[in-house]
Amino acid sequence: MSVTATYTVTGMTCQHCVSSVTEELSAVPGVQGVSVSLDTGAVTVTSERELTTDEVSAAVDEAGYQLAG
Ligand code: 9UX
Repeated sequence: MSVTATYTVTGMTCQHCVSSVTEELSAVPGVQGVSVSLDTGAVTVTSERELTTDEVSAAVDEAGYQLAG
């Protein structure tokens, strides 16, 4: 089973930002894939279990950005 969820991340302005967010989210246990749009801030995460908003938020914070909403 895999779960796909999309979030919005604010503050990313360059491709390095995208890499940082991708790396931090990829390190969350169970995450299988991360796709980030620099244009829209949309971040799609595929994982083998349902992630909590808190852990997604923590990973995004760790990268230096914020989850919108
Ligand atoms: Mo450079 Mo992207 O500071 O924040 S990594 S613009």
